[in-house]
Amino acid sequence: MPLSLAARTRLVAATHNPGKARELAELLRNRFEVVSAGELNLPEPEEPETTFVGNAVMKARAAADACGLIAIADDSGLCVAGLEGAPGVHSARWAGPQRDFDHAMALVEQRLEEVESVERSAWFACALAVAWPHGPVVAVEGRVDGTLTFPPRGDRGFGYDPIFIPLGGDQTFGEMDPQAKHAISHRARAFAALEAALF
Ligand code: ITT
Repeated sequence: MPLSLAARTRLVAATHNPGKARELAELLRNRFEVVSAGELNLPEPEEPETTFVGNAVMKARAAADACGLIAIADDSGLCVAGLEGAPGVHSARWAGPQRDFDHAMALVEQRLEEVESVERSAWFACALAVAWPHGPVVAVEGRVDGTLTFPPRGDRGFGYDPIFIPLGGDQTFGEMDPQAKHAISHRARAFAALEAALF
């Protein structure tokens, strides 16, 4: 039987990142009953894999098996062309364990200057995985391409949003209305792939 997810199923959103949890809840809203990993006091797992899909699968698997609910996990990051795809899967802790994204964004600019790159292309990548407790797992990916701008602009969104302008736009993700980000973001594109696969 093909895998599918019935409406109103109770899901755990396997993330400890409040910005991501908010966006996932907005994408899942009205369709499922969502509880967060934090509300269930689930431990924050290690992310040892070298790919977004590998880490998303691992996080969804860990949460589903721990709490017995179907779990959805997101592994995502900013990939900078002039830095050979860094920070990539290491985006959350790239600038240090304290997750200071003002510092992380300044470090991206500094590293580009150090390698004397005039290249400002970048993309956000997102892998979403849905895992059934002790059962199968489905994973999909989405991506949005854009250009980096410095200094950072806007206080909406989270993480690296204030330095990223999606292709064809003139506002950063940090300046855009959340609904406008959801129309084109890496997370929304991964979610559309998930809808096609499961819903
Ligand atoms: P969980 O593993 O608990 O979900 P995390 O923050 O550790 O939280 P990741 O390892 O997937 O998650 O790191 C993703 C990082 O990439 C995140 O902390 C942001 O800095 C960045 N990122 C991902 N999506 C983003 C977005 O839409 N806007 C801005 N930054 C984003």
